[in-house]
Amino acid sequence: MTQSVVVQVGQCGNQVGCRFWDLALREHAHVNKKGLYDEALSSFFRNAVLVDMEEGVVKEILQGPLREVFDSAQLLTDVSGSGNNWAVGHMTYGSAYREQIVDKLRKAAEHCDCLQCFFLIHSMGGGTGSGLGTSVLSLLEEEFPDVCRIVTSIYPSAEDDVITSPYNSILAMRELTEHADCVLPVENQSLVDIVNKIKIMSHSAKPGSVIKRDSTVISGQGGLSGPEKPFDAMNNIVANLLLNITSEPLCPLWKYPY
Ligand SMILES: Nc1nc2c(ncn2[C@@H]2O[C@H](COP(=O)(O)OP(=O)(O)OP(=O)(O)O)[C@@H](O)[C@H]2O)c(=O)[nH]1
Ligand SMILES: [Mg+2]
Repeated sequence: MTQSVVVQVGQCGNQVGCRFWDLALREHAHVNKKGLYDEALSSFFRNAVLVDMEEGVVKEILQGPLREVFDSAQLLTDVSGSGNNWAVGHMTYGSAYREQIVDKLRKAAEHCDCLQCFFLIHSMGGGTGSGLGTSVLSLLEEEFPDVCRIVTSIYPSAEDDVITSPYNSILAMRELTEHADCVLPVENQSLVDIVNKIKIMSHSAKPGSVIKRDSTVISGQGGLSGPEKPFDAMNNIVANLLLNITSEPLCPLWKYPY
């Protein structure tokens, strides 16, 4: 009984997505004490489409502890990336991979008994995330007009090292306004600020300080992902946000199917 399909596009989309799956599995393991491969694992967890026009991040996922979570037929990669260029992601790769993307989305949808929503995760600053990500979004609208499209968009900070990120963001934003049902905008500088605040709180020995140093809010410790990588703490915040949205009691979408 699966209700949603997660679509991860670009480096950021895949890295955030993997933190989400890591946390979701840990949450699931907490409830599923017997550790059995149950229905929730086989349906919800194996239902993601991973797209990146570089190989690195997806390859790393396939070699890491999360490899079992993904169906290898649901991955799509190229080698050279979009060079931080919205137009390359949207126009060049968007048309070159159109059929393959539609095919993978359809297969993912076929696994669902009652498909209610797509969760797209992407960056607004990278060429693949902003360009191909929004191309996938318009494909979703074309192919599944009645299924809700919820997009988590990671916005660049003012100090972003991708020089074209403001342009990519503006171009992608127009697509979001036209094709998304709901956008959850997340700004990287805000994530940095939250992570720093939590670190200060967790290191202060003040009585009443409730955030533990290895809290899942910012830490992957004890999870499946191995040693922490640069964006992990920031991505954990976003993963928590997604986890809260997809948890059954909180999500009204679950209760009112189309
Ligand atoms: N929060 C967060 N931001 C990220 C992460 N990876 C990259 N970014 C941000 O995303 C933007 C760059 O986009 P990427 O996702 O790396 O690019 P891409 O979609 O792979 O596109 P190309 O590399 O151009 O093909 C910059 O604003 C980065 O700061 C991540 O794991 N987490
Ligand atoms: Mg990339």
